[in-house]
Amino acid sequence: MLVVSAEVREAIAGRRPVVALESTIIAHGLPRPRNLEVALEFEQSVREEGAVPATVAVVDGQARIGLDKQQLERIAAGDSVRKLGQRDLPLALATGATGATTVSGTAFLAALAGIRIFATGGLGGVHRQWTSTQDESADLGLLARTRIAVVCAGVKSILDVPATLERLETLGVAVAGYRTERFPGFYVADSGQPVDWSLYSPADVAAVLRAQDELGGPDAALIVANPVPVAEQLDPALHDQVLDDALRACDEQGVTGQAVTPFLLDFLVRRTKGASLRANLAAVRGNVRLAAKIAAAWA
Ligand code: PSU
Ligand code: MN
Repeated sequence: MLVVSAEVREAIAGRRPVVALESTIIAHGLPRPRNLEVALEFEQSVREEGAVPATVAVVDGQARIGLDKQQLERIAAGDSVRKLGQRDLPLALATGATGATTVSGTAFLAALAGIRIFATGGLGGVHRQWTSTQDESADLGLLARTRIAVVCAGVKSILDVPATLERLETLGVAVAGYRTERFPGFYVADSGQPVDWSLYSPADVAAVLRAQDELGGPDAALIVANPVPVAEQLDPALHDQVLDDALRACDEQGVTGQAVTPFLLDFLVRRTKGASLRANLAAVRGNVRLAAKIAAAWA
């Protein structure tokens, strides 16, 4: 049920650098047809840094680590592509479904294949209406049980960022800012929250991974929080204003469950006339490159 591409399998066996990439961002987080170009660009960036990209998805009931171009096109194209968290994987495999994996689905499969470094945009987290909806992304719980380094630009500002950081602490997931003492806010470089730890080079990050292994203990992730460059961030004032509208629209239209995150992301793209998309892409680009450098240091 788990198919690792030959290129990825050989790189893992040869202890060469490999970076897992998630696919929900492609299928449900970015507008078409831009999403396919971007997916290919991310893979290319990983290669330019000397690592092997391993995009993860489920195609016709097979969990795939490393997609060929045709498989990537299917994930980018289809309305019928499902969004798969870790809990959905057995259902998707058994029913022959095709779906994109979220952070939880990707981290689980990547770790199973022996990949230690994973790049994404923003993690899921605690939603702002948590007290009434109990909407907390399964990303958090899965990262508490999976030894993988996730390079991200923080969590999306559509979430309750302080509550998400509290949950990560409760769950025992390590969080470090990369060359920053502020927790990044995905579209913006600073979410307004501090981080307790900062790391300054790929070698620093690799040293933490080594310490995780040597020390043992629960199999929890390391979150490497890498801010979008300030020059490429979404204007914070525009961000705050549009976000309020997005949250209200979500509420009024009764959007719930898995649909919440894609709805809010799409609303922001339309309302900022693409500025949020540019910041989003800049953030992911930076994460992908950093993840490849960390994978090289780790290898
Ligand atoms: N980051 C993005 N775009 C996305 C996501 C993250 O820039 O679409 C996805 C990730 O796959 C993450 C998921 O795991 O949103 C969280 O969804 P939920 O809140 O339903 O768990
Ligand atoms: Mn949710």
